[in-house]
Amino acid sequence: MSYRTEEIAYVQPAEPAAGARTAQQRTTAEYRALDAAHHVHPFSDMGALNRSGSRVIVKAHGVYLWDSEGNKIIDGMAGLWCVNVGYGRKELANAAYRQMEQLPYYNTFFKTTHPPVIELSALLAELAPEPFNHFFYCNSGSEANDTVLRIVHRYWATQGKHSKKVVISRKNGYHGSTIAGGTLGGMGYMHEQMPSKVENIVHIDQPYFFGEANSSQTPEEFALARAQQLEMKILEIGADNVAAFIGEPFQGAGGVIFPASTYWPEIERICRKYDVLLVADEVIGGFGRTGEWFAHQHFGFKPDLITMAKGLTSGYVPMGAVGLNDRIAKAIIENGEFNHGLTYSGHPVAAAVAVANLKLLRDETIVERVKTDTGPYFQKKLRDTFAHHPIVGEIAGAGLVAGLQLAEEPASRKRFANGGDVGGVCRDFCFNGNLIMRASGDRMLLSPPLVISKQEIDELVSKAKQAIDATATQLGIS
Ligand code: PXG
Repeated sequence: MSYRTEEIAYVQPAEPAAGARTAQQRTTAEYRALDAAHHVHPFSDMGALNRSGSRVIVKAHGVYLWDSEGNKIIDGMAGLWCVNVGYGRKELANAAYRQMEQLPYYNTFFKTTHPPVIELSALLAELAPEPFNHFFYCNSGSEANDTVLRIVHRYWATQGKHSKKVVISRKNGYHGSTIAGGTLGGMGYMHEQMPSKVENIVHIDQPYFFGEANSSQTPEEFALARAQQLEMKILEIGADNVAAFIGEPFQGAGGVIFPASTYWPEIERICRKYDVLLVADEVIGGFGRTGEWFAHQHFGFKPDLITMAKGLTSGYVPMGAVGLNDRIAKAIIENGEFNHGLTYSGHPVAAAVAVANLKLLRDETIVERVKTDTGPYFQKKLRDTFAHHPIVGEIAGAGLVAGLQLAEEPASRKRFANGGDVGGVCRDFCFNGNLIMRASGDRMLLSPPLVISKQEIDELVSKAKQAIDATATQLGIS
């Protein structure tokens, strides 16, 4: 019997009329009071938040969110970089519903498996570039990166190279918030609050041209120099001690930092020369964000391992995964037990939703459209709108992801002394203007659902311009 049961009747939630109160159980004030009383938010100053009150998001459709006051908000961040197919897709809800009825849970630890995880693995092997034919599952991007550390360590052990233990990552990279993910990431403010760090992880500098290049360097020269730091670090530690390098093809949370074309080929050359595994963290870049299925394809390099989450299920349910290329997979498969797993590794409901999600991305040619149509339109619109803006110093991105660098003097790359504050001011203007745009220090980030239409892109960019204009006015710059 196929695991696909009959289509169930499911009514697509109607888009609420603009300004309409949505059916909800409590008033905004009641929600806020209960939230403040009992809920601890991630990465938040709870004292300050409880004093100002959270915005209560009650429903969503396409690229729009509605709050408990009936405001319609355009979501320029696809949730948290994850809702690639947009909100309200009944195919995903149906897949979850059907799977919950048929087999809500079973594990794959003790000689069992189930159809959704089999279908998902086969589909991922079809969609990922050729050497990726094997996948390990978890619940998040952080867990995917924890898992990668385990796989890398195990791989070198199977090769008899027990000294290869050090993993090199980058300052201002983001790889999650578990102890291993947080250590891999290069966010100092996270390291400060950690009880301890995972051993054998070191960082090199990031390829952040606008903020860190000297005035005589071209973007290509700077990116090359930053990549060559990897070689220097390997030589310093000794190649026999270095297991892997991990990086996001473009840094997401760190500010949508797109390295120049010289960066990744040099990183790849160095990894190959010293027999260091290359890991691409595709948690944000994966599943169409740049117009390719994976961001490493956009930059033209070939990693040994890829970590995924977010767009794998478009955020409808949690799921993460690690893709192993054939060489790594063979070593893990043919050398006895791999002592790692999570209760929800390959969760049937998450896997069924992932399958439905990937089929939408493929069959509705959503990824292709980002590459050939909406992505180029979005990038051009941003450049047409902001190229000569008095406080925009750089427009980075490809496909449907972008970072706008706010700067005091764009031409000389002079940044605001209080950059994070300026980003925060701009973000508040966005929030009040019913636009979700993320601030990362002094960079404003956009990463909308991949189903966004050109008309919605026009609205997004026009609202972003209003917020950035208002920020400039507040700073007395015009
Ligand atoms: N890798 C990358 C590249 C990420 O962006 C993770 C790993 C961790 O994934 P999980 O699923 O464990 O969160 C991420 C997550 C932000 C923001 O504010 C970004 C992320 C998470 C939370 C907030 O930009 N990225």
